[in-house]
Amino acid sequence: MKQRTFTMLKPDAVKRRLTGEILARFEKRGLKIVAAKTLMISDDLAKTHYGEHSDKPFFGDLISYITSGPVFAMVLEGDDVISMVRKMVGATNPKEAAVGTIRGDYAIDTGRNIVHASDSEESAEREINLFFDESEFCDYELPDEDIIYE
Ligand code: YYY
Ligand code: MG
Repeated sequence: MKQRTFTMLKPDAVKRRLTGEILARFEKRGLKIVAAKTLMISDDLAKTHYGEHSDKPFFGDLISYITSGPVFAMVLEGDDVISMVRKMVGATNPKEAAVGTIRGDYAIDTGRNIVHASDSEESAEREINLFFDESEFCDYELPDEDIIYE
């Protein structure tokens, strides 16, 4: 089923110049970038985005970290893309993330786990609407779609 997911390279990924390398993984997999931008997240946006964690002990550090520098936010489209991207991202704690996943290959600490990805259809819709306006989406066809999909 064709889906969209919200994915964000966190400030450590951008500062470590990993944006291109991580984007290339999504592109090579066959996913379509339908919206993307670099931005500084405001305190309000960070707190809304991570609202489900507001009562957790790590919330303050999480908000400081995610607002500490630019993020690269994007919307990816593809068949079952929500669970696919979660699998490509790997476990929340990079030390437990499988080698071959983004966190398993590039990160060490949970509080510096370099990438965010929506975990369900509901969170994908909520997060996409939080970060992007309708006018920021690109409507186009990938010329190799009939090679990638059966
Ligand atoms: O969806 P995911 O990013 O894999 O994990 P969540 O449980 O939603 O937590 C969001 C974010 O919070 C996580 O990516 C790092 C941070 N965090 C933390 O700093 N310490 C924890 N014990 C759990 C999560
Ligand atoms: Mg999460």
